[in-house]
Amino acid sequence: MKHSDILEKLKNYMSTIETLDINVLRKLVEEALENYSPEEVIEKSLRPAMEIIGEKFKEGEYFIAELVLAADIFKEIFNTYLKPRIAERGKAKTLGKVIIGTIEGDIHDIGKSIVSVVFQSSGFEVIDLGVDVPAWKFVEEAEKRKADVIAISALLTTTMLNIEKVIAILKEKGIRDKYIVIVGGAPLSEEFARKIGADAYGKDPYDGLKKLKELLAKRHKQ
Ligand code: B12
Repeated sequence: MKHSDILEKLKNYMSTIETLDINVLRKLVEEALENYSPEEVIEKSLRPAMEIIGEKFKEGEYFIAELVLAADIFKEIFNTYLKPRIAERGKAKTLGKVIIGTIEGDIHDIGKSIVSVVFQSSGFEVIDLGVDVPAWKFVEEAEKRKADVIAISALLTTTMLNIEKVIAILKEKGIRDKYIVIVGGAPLSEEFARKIGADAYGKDPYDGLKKLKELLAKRHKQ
């Protein structure tokens, strides 16, 4: 099998929840990791598989039960095979402190948790507030923990609008410039981030990391 075929095979296997056998999936993940980094396995196989599952849900082929099952399987694979590999690269130095969470009304936690692990392994101290986090909580925790960055995730077109509340509270308190606000999640875009006054949008954790490092470097120069 050509190396790249395994990523395609893994994506197709993961996205057909009704016939999925976890032991077969584990073998495919192990095989993929022989040739690809955990980041590639996530971005080129598992995340696209979740998108296909989401489409099947939208079309009425899958129900909430399948989404829950897919999320559980994703988390199991991430925690067993991918998280340890990403985390072991963790550096001792701290580039800054990040407060992260999924915005209020939204309980999607997989993307946010991957961002947490990637940021941590890249030298940031990360405080994960979990899911369904009220806007005021992001601000309160950032102040209390003396954070540098507020990172917010949203997966729903309805809940992404709540992100703006965090920025409004920061402005109201006169502390907007104390923090770099970075946002991400499937329905968001560069344009949306700009419109609500966030500092950056990350299409995935690595894009987010790159932008965060650039913004922090700019700050340190000032
Ligand atoms: C699994 C899933 C669920 C699970 C979540 C379980 C869990 N523990 O997380 C459950 C079953 C709970 C669920 C519930 C619902 N869901 Co849902 N769900 C999904 C699904 C299939 C996958 C999401 C996922 O985990 N993806 C994999 C991860 C790795 O990708 P990701 O989250 O996008 O994150 C990546 C990037 O976006 C980025 N990123 C994410 N956050 C951040 C933050 C920062 C700072 C940065 C830099 C980057 C970043 O990095 C990540 C890694 O690359 C999506 C489909 C999709 N296209 O995403 C639908 C989807 C998001 N859900 C949807 C819907 C409608 C719902 C429900 C409303 C269904 C219902 N009728 O009840 C509820 C809402 C519950 C709520 N209040 O939150 C819709 C949203 C439609 C919309 N336009 O708003 C989608 C798109 C499905 C669809 N096509 O219809 N869901």
